[in-house]
Amino acid sequence: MPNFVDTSPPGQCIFCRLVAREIPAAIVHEDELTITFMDIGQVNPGHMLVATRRHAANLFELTEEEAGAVMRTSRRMALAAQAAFPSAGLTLLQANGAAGGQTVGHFHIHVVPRHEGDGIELTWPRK
Ligand code: D5M
Repeated sequence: MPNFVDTSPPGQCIFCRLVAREIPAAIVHEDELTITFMDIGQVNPGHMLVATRRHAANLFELTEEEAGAVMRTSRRMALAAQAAFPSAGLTLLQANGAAGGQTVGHFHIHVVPRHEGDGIELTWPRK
């Protein structure tokens, strides 16, 4: 994975366009501050992304309210994933900046169901 972050401006980035329904996505949850959809490159079945509705480039641009909301939604989505995709464990991941392994410059948390010996190497930046 190259060290590159898509820094398209608010409204034009992939996830803003997804929020606006300008591009298709498998959306599983929406509320006032967050949106959750299936990751296009699933590392395991049930791999979701919890993003802010508003364009915040990364963790540093979140409001306190958004920070609370994305973690609340991530917990709810983790519980839903455990029910829908029974797994031995679950990993949350969140990357900031190219050096941190971020590729889409619109805040999101990965929710990844995990299984013993699934062989997934969640190294960042991802290979
Ligand atoms: O993760 C960015 C993630 O965003 C990566 O796992 C692929 C995913 N992605 C990119 N485009 C889409 C669309 N259109 N739908 C769903 N998922 C998408 P990062 O942590 O920034 O590397």
